[in-house]
Amino acid sequence: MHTTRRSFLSLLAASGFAPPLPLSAATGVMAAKRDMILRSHRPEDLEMPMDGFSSWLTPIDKFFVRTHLYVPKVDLASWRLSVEGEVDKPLTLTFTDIEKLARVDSVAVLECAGNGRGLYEPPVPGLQWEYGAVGNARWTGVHLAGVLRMAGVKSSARELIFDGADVPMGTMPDFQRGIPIDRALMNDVLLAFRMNGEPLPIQHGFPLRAVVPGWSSDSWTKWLTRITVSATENTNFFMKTAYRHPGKPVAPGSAVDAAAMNPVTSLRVKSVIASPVNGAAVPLRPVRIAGVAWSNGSPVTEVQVSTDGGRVWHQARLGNDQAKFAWRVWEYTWTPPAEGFYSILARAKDLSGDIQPLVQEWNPSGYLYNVVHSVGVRVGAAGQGIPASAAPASPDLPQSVKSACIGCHEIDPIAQQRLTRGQWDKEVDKMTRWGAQVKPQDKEEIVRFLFDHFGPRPRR
Ligand SMILES: Nc1nc2c(c(=O)[nH]1)N[C@H]1C(S)=C(S)[C@@H](COP(=O)(O)O)O[C@H]1N2
Ligand SMILES: [Mo]
Repeated sequence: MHTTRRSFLSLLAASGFAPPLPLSAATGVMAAKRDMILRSHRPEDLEMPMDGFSSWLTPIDKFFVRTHLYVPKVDLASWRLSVEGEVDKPLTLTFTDIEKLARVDSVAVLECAGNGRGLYEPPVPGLQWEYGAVGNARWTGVHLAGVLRMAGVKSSARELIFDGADVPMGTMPDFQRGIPIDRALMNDVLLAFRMNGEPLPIQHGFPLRAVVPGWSSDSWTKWLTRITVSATENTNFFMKTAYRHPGKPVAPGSAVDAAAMNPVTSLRVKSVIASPVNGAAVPLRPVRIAGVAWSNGSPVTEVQVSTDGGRVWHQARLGNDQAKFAWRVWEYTWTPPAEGFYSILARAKDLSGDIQPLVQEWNPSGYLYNVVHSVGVRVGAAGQGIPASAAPASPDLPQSVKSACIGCHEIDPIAQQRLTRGQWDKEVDKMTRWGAQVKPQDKEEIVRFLFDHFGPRPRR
């Protein structure tokens, strides 16, 4: 949704220290979150902690949150979903209209394309997600294809663009994502209004979101208000520039022209070890190694575990809970032969024969990371885990950085970056295009400060 400068300013004024929304059914419920890894205060970006990988369904209080813009306030009474563009009969549906349609349930993995971005070397700009920008939930809603049939899709239709009620900050482009019409008409694509049996919480898109199983979650538009069927490809920033992958190996650190890249669509086969956690100390007795594995709808057929750095691989037992687009839990019981330090690895394979790589091909935005997960554990005397390194001190911000950056977000999304001078220069230019107040005479100081404090350094 677009906004005027004035409504943007009132939105900014309303953000930050605004009182919580009333918890009524008409405006949705803000879900409580527990023990999340904070990637950004405002807009809110929360990563699921590793223990979220120990259950089949991800509880809502552990489910990750990704918001490019601020969360919009939606009132069900005035909320409408419009379906327009290349259709015979444009529709304007109320929430009650949607609730009357036949309901479907689907357990599916929601994974951010940038999950694992923080693990790429050399580092790339963006939220530095590690493992937990993913979750597995039960989505309840209606078939998108059914709604499209009511509107009557014309033969000229090529793509469908989802738009949500969230509004851009400054001159930032609106968050709009498109999917090909053929994908939109498939039976698994839903418009969902419930998550794990609860009304969809505000953070996850109240009252309605797109569910595109097997595809990365940038297409799972939240706070959906408009579906535009289009005869041409959408060329906005989030389609033309963001969410693109070279689709072929490129040298780490290279610049790749967005036009030469392909849109990110399908997820990749992946498994994550939930326990033991990296750095754990465990006694010398059988150890339960457990986690989850998923792919893009091609069933996970195998998870293998190695406890000797990848020399010998053992079959893990797969759990019985299954659904085409869900993740599968797995476990393997390991009897350590002696005290010492061990690297445990897990790798998944799907029915198409796809298997996780040991070394990831690099891409400029850090998408679709699926390297074999490894954790180091110390077996023997308790209390001898691997010490965590200290967090870097947060520096005092010069006025130029405060006034350029700290209007729309806090320092946290900046402080997690590890960028070269050239990368910082480009980020500052992008943010300036998006409305950050950078005085020309201050740019040099801002870039130098960002590079000095948040330049390339080893990952913690
Ligand atoms: N309207 C809207 N929908 C959106 C986004 C957004 O910023 N605005 N972010 C997308 C991205 S990139 C992700 S990873 C998922 C995150 O969904 P979640 O917050 O429910 O976990 O929502 C997607 N849908
Ligand atoms: Mo995302």
